[in-house]
Amino acid sequence: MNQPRTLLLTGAAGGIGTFLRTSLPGYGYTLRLADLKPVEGPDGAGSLVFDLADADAVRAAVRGVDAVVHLGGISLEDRFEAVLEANVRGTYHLYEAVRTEGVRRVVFASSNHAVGYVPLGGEAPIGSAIPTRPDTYYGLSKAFGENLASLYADKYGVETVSIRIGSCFAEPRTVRMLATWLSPADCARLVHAALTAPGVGHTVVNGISANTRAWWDLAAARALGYEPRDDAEVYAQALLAAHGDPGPDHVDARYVGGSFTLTDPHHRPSPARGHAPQVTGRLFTP
Ligand code: NAI
Ligand code: 15L
Repeated sequence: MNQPRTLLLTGAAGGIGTFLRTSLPGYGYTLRLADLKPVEGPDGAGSLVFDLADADAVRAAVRGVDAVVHLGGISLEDRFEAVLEANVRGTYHLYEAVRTEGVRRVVFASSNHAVGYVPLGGEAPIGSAIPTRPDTYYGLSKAFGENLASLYADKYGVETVSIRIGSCFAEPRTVRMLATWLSPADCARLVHAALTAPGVGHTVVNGISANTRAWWDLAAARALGYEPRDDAEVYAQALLAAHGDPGPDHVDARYVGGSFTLTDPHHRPSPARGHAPQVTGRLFTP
């Protein structure tokens, strides 16, 4: 595919949105930024502020762009109704907008939590051609988004790369993230590959850096042209000194989704199933 020139970036005020709106212009893209809240900073002037629940606003936002990088939505576990509105209905509005406006390519921010109950500890690295096995309503919404992308590729020719992102932060924050980290620079490399690879139809890829401790296979992402350059291992000594080695019985060593498998939005965090999670960030939307 010819490189798209103009991109709509939903979720532009969020963590990954902030990384990408800094890095993607360096790849030659012109960005249209959108979020539920105003985008801070000098590049935020002129950004679009709307709720993905507003189908007309979503359609106006995609009009005239070449491709969409869809990051917007709830990024942690939440009540079913909240996830339904932002992630299920919101992503449906996005796909209806790209269909009706003739946009050809979407990069969808899926998550490791779409496959969060897949057990770890097998001999072979885990590829991206596995059935979804969500660990939360949040992960379920990502599985829905992947299936929606599949439907729109087959029925309408809207192409999507769904990236099952591991943990994309400036630095890995936990021992688990020594396996799941996607550095901001590698995130930009992967999104660029996903925007420019020819004939993707609907392709699901795992999204991590070249981590020494990875249990995810990157073959599908590499087939798009992604060449990761970072490795979380440079943070290993400091993280292990700070947190200790959680060991093989810890939930982070048992399931792809780690401690998300222990959350219960009906009762809030619920470590009652055997192992106290190593939680250093929020698991719930406040
Ligand atoms: P974030 O929570 O920092 O950013 C999400 C953005 O979406 C926020 O700025 C928020 O205001 C916006 N948003 C929420 N509901 C909205 C709505 N109804 N309408 C319009 N905008 C709305 O999340 P982050 O970390 O930047 O993640 C971006 C995307 O990548 C999310 O879809 C998340 O699920 C996905 N992801 C992130 C991972 C990570 O490690 N950061 C890992 C796996 C997936
Ligand atoms: C996600 O899907 C979340 O959006 C992010 O905040 C992290 O929790 C990440 O997964 C992870 O599993 O580390």
